[in-house]
Amino acid sequence: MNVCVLTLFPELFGPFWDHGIIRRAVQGLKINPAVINIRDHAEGRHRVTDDRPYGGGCGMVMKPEPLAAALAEARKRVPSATTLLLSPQGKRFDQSLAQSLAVEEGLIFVCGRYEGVDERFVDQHIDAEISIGDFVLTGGELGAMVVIDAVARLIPGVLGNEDSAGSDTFSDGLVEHAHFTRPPTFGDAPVPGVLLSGNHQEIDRWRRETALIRTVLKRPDLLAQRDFSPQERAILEKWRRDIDRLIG
Ligand code: 9D3
Repeated sequence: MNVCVLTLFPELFGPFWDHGIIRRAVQGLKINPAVINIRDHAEGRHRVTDDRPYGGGCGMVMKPEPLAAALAEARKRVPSATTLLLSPQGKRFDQSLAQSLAVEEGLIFVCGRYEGVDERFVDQHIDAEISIGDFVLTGGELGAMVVIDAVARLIPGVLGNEDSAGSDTFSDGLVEHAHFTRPPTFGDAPVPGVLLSGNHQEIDRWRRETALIRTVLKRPDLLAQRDFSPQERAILEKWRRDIDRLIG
């Protein structure tokens, strides 16, 4: 996948491409990265990329011409790329949006700074606006990295284990079961005995049950719109009986 980032802070992306699974994806030619400095496409001796808002008010607005010129440069590499703007007004990013972006041939990420981007650039050039959550950042760069990271690991061949992306938290609507490794006792806490039993059917049952109960406790919001399988229903009904017995 061709991934191109338009930013006023291109240096932020150096370490991002250079570590872990993202680096492996780049080295394995699954991701072809590019970063374009918007300032390189600004005119004049001072290469100004922002200006005061029409109508007054505080803060600055990103000028449309440098953005359009930087985008034209990006489109030379990948004419078919989908162009995304990271912005607080965008659609909330989630795993299903990551999955739909993972099948694209190319993605161009426009990172805003200051108060925002001239609306005419957005109207004329942006296919979709994405927010990574309801909190205030200082710019779109961290948002772009979050989206690229989530999308990269869904590209076939990027994760070693082909089905590890599919068995993720959220892709089946539950949080994961707990994980344990050596030592067998840490402080006064032992590893659950079933995991040492070697009985893989029992281990599987335990993991499915604890994933469901952990979701009830940690992320009940994930269960609000979920259709429970007969097995999940049985697990929850057993817990309800146990609780009913406890409270008498
Ligand atoms: C203080 C300025 N805000 C007025 C209420 C508007 C504002 C403009 C620009 C707030 C944040 C930003 C910069 N943020 C992003 O570019 C951004 C972002 C975010 O702030 N939250 C969640 N996702 C994203 S993606 C890009």
